Amino acid sequence: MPSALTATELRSTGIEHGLDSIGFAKVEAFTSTKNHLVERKKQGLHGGMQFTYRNPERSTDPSRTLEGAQTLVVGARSYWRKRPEAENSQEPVGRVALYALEDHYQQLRNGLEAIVQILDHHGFNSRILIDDNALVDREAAYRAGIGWYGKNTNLLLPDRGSWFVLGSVITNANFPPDIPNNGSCGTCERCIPACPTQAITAPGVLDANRCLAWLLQSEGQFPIEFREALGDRIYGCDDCQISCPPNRREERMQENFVSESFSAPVLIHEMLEMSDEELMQKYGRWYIPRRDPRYLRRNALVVLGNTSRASSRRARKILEQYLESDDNMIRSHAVWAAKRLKFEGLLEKLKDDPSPLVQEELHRKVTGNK
Ligand code: B12
Repeated sequence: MPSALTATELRSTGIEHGLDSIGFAKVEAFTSTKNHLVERKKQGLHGGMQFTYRNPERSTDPSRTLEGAQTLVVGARSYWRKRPEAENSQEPVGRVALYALEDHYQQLRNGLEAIVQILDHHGFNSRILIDDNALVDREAAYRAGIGWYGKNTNLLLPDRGSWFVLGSVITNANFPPDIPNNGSCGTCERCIPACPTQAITAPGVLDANRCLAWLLQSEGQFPIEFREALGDRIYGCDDCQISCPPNRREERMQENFVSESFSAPVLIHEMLEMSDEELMQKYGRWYIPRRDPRYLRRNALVVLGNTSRASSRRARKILEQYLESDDNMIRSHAVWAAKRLKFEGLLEKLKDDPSPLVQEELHRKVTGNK
């Protein structure tokens, strides 16, 4: 029979296995978060997102996930790394949010896995939940004393900030809960004007309909009013974290940490020249609506319009091909990009295009890029 298991033992195991912070929370309903989810859904602030919004009763009641569950052991793992310089500055490069440049979730999982093994060894049942629709991770972390909510809605670790991914082990073992951290942004509101689309509509409230990170992951047309604001972002957006002063500490701490597993820069021309198979092989780890590569193409066309040059023969050739696509959504975004890069001559052929989406783009006034 193994000796009695302590929280200290689990904590040091998690830290040894790459976690930066570990906390314990009681398994109980997250009532305030359920109300936030329901209320925001009612107001349409979820922008059609499913995830934890699909079933707020479930995502805020961890006891539904594991029979007899008593404790959430929550872990955080730092992911800030110095961004590598783009190798070929002649070509437009798509910006990927830091959390997606490496597989930090796997590293977080490894740390939580080590905790599960010990629990298992002591005869307890447990399950790992990371980015899972069954649990609101930030609230679990808040309750476990890992950190506090910022006005940009992110969870900040004391003295380190928000460049952390979060995950939990839910278990039927009983540990004393930690005390929630009472930190706050004070009077700082830098993230609010820093958001390129004003998606933070009130301190701690995000309107997903305006958040570029969500718009890149949603179906349908990329909203016209946010296309220029998308700039070079091809996956995720970090602006509300980049503008956040407490995050400077973590950046200083990790400054000399050279990552060896950063994914290669996303070259936009090359991306638009790939086959569906190549696209999914290279970017399939991202969240892509319906796992359909046409959304990667849609996003890349907007980024192309924002970042390529009117003098680029490669961009012109790419657009010639996309303007012949049999997909209305793709053709219409190619029209926008062609206008933005002042390739109006390419659009002549489309004047009788039967698609209302394409016609709308043809008649739209688009500001030229550069
Ligand atoms: C849906 C989702 C998104 C959506 C919506 C995000 C959102 N803010 O709701 C989109 C696609 C936009 C998104 C973007 C990002 N996400 Co996300 N996302 C999720 C997911 C799947 C669910 C989040 C959720 O349930 N939100 C519901 C609402 C109710 O929660 P909330 O916004 O945190 O609301 C709290 C605050 O409003 C607070 N509150 C209420 N009133 C007030 C008032 C004040 C003054 C304050 C300060 C707070 C406050 O209470 C609420 C909770 O009860 C989680 C994974 C998971 N399973 O939990 C990851 C998760 C939240 N995302 C994460 C990350 C890393 C990101 C990005 C940084 C990625 C990127 N670079 O593009 C951005 C950050 C954008 C942002 N500011 O949120 C991390 C967050 C880590 C952290 N340290 O906070 C998570 C936890 C994933 C993970 N496992 O690590 N995400």
